[in-house]
Amino acid sequence: MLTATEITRYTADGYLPGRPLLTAHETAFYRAGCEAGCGPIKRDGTRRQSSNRVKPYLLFPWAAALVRHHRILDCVQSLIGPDLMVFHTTVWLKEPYSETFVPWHQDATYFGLAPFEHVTAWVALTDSTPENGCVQILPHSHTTGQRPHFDQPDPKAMLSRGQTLADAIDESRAVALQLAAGEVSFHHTLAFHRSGINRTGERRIGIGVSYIPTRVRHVGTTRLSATLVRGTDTYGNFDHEPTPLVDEDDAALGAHADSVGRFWKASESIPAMALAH
Ligand SMILES: O=C(O)CCC(=O)C(=O)O
Repeated sequence: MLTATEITRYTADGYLPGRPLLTAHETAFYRAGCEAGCGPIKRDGTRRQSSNRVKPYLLFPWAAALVRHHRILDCVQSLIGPDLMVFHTTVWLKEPYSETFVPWHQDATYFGLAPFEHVTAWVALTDSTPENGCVQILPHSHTTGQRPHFDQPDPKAMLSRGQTLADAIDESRAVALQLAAGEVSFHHTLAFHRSGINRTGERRIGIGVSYIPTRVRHVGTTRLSATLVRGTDTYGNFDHEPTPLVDEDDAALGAHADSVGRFWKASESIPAMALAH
């Protein structure tokens, strides 16, 4: 569990820097599963398509185990309570010398969730450094509420339409979340963050897992699904998702298509949510 000082720091700053939560053996296991299973993102025009880099915990037992990792859940529980669901997950994989980047954004823009309690656990499966495009975060930015974004389409942007915060950002205040493989950082759903290009000859791989307390609800009309990973759900705000038993078998593919399809549908009724994650 996190200490009272760490919780106070998260509340004040909107993030917690990396801490070692996975063993070397676990990190190697998850990385091997990820590299074997998660193929390239497919695009249809400007839209990111359902791919196994989105919600991989519905497709692969290794990813289902990762989002339930007890040390990650202990930290998340310290921040948002004991009844926890996984709402979303994205594999952020930058190839060697890849010029892909993530513009400044707030995760809340795309999820249509209320209240703003969602926490992203960013799990480093490789070292993540300023040289290979680690996440950068703007401390205290989560206190400004939901801010406007605009589209800046760019094939190198890892958000599908290049969604970018409209606010002027004092980049000199940004903090690089430098993580060793196996470390996990946490950021608030309203925290401004971005990441740069990979200037190294090695892959940079991180997995962003979006946790919500069961009391959080989706504000749109589409009934969405999520996975209960700790505690109980007395709210029923989401349909519960199944756990995959075998990599990408028919049951897993069906559950994944159903969940991601609902997410895409919801994003059409909330324009600001459109297909970024
Ligand atoms: O991994 C990255 O480069 C970006 C991560 C991100 O935007 C997120 O986890 O919300």
